[in-house]
Amino acid sequence: MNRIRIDRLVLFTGLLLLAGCQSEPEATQVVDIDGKWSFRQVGTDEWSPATVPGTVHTDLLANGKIEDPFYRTNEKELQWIDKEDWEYRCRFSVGPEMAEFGRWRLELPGLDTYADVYVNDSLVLQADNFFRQWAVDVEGLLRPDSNELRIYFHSPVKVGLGKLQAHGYPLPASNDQSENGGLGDQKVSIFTRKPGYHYGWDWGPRLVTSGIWQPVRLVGWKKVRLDDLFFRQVSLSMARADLLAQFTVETAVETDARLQVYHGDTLLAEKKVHLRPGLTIDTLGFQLLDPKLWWTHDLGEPHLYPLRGVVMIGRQPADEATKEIGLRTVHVVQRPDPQGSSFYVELNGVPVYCRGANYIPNDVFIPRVSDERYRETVQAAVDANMNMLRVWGGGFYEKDLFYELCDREGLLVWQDFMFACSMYPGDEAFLQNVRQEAIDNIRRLRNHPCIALWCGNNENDVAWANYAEGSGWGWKEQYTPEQRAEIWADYEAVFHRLLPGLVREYHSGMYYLPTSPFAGKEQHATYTSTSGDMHYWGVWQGLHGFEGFQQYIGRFMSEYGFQSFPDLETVKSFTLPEDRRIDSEVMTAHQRSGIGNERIRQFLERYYTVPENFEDLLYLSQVQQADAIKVAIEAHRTAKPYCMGSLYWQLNDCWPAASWSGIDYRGRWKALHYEVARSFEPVALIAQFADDSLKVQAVADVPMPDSVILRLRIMGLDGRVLNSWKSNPTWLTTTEPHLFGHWPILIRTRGEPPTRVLIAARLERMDETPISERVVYLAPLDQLELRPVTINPLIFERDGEPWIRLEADYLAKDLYLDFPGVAGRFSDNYFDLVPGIEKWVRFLPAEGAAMPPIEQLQIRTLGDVMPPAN
Ligand code: BMA
Repeated sequence: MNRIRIDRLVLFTGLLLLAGCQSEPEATQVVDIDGKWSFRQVGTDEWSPATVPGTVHTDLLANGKIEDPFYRTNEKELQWIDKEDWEYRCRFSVGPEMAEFGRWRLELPGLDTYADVYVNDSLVLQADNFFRQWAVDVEGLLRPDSNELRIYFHSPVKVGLGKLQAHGYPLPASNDQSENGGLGDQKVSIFTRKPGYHYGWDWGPRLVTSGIWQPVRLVGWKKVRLDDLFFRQVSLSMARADLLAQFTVETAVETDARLQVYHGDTLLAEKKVHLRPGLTIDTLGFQLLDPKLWWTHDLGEPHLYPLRGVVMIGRQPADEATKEIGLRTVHVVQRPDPQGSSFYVELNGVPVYCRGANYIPNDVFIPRVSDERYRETVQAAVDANMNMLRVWGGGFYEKDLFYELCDREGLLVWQDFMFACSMYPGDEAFLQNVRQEAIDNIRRLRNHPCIALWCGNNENDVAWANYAEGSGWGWKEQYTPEQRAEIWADYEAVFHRLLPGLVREYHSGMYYLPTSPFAGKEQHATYTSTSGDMHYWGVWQGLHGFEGFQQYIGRFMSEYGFQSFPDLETVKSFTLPEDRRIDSEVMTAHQRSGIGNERIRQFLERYYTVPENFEDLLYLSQVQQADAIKVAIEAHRTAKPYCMGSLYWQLNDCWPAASWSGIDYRGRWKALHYEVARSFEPVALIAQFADDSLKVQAVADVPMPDSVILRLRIMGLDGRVLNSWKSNPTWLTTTEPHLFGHWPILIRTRGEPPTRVLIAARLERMDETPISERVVYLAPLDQLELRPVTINPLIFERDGEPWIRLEADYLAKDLYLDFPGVAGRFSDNYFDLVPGIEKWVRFLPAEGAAMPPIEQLQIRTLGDVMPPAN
């Protein structure tokens, strides 16, 4: 059944009352085509119910035609789907008002991917790009009562194979799992403008979808349609913001009109225009006095102004749109300095230390990511004290909701264009397609204050390494000189000419980085670089120890990472009990990094132990990952202002698997995400023990108006206080870390061996409230005298909420709390519980769940898993 959305009509009525007008609104009419869809495999006669937005895979699943693609090794059996063509259809009616509106535009902002669109059997559109905002005029083809929309999806793999053949030689695409798709070494992902990770990645399966991934709607209009509204900030001072409202208007008949800008009910500006048929772009200047700026959530308030642009014809509003904008200046500052050249984000004139992660799509099947999941993801980033996410180039330009949430919550977005770890063709049709895709997405995203920079691609340049013969991933060596020249010319055409030109044209003033990492043209250092951003994979790929993170630090660390396994509950969701071994076929199928399991094991052997027990191994892999990333973050933060950003790989997952993520597919926080929340505290204590001495520093990314003190307690693992010390009041600045001291601590341990000693360090306000707390050990982890610890958690009510009180009489290291089978997270988890110091935590159940009885709480510590040192 079709639904006519009335919210828009209601809005217009409101506007008319405001304008003091009594007549019927001119307006537009929106008809959502969200009725009964059905789909079929082309060549068969059986139509089955379908969900739009959706994918062929999820529709087959809902109809019981396939098994869950994520379960066990089902993915393997489903590779036929992407080699077939599929058809979707839906009947809809426009209603008796149809005749009132002379123009009807069919909007299809999400077609995946090679789609022929028919309205009442007339071909109206042939789409070939997942990322485009497709739309087509269909007046003349519609009937008031009953219409059919039919969309024919060509197999993306078959079309890709045709394009590969036409191209004449293959192109590199390291993560394209063509073998798993039954294509041998024929990599087709690069020829199709579709999320790269659908073809497989080193953390994801190969499930090449087709379908309608965004809602479809019809928009009826009469004389004028507001095609786009962009609020461009011209200048910003404490006293006022000067803005230009840029209206892009489509007009059916020559007419006089007025363009208006409102903030709430206040008319800010108005301009008379004379519109001729076709597209017109016109601007209207206005000011906002005493502007409230948009800040990241740590530095201030992410204030938003809802501004409305209206096109009036006579006394009637013809169309309108509202954009929530933020007033802010944002620059990437690359200024030569004695070490090289800076690379930092400056927000409203303030250098921002960017703390965050690389973000990938939350599912292989994009349409089934709920709005709630978007909210949780962005909230999880904020809760972990991040102020930036990088939307990485192997996924997709995210849905509006994602950017709205980042605007609202005060998170910056590093936005990649959708190209990753591959070389792409550069023929005219491809360039035109990319051009339109970039325009669509820049226009869609440019009103969002969260957008901090645009980046051309992920790692293509460093992988090809055109200017450094022995460098790169061994790609260029496989081509003839002519092919090499062609591939590089195609690269330059897209990333050094087309995309920067479009950013200049459509989002002027925004910084464009051609690729990440990028130390500058003709420089290809990934392990060290004194300019640009840097990806450091020496620990994971190169088997450097964790200390590699301290050694290889660039000006802005946009990638580095370490893998772990997901939580047992998540593993259970895709396994049978007999699969629960790391080397089982099923677990191996859910580990897409060729070196993944081996690396986890190698580092466990080096720093911890390799537990026999499966659950212990899952747990310890997470502890190890969190420890590794903590070392990295602390090294990056204490290198401030040389290094001004730390984005680890990767925030989240697109299916249940081993990966570099801190939050698994089921939304469960791994040890890493809890650790990141601590390591990314805006004001953080950083304490390290090395070479027999203790070094304590504090970093402040936000101004600290009052002085602070450091308190150290040297304790036995059994809680006996061996020594204690308090610093003088100290001021912290945001410009660089404060060094409290570098002390040979062993002389203060009263003869207790280092294997039995900890140091509890605490940064406090003058009134003794804690700001940041750390525990430091004097011996390597595998030599610490850990042991199983008994903890009796108690429940207390505080402000009407149940809190769990934990106390131990011996060190409980990496204490993991779990209510098995219950969705939710704890306010803190995977922490070190120091004997004699109480810890209060809350369980935060997922929506719809409640906190189970305390008897169900399970606790695991490192002492349960690591055998006591002998
Ligand atoms: C980075 C990313 C991804 C990849 C990850 C882990 O370089 O850009 O392509 O998944 O490494 O290998």
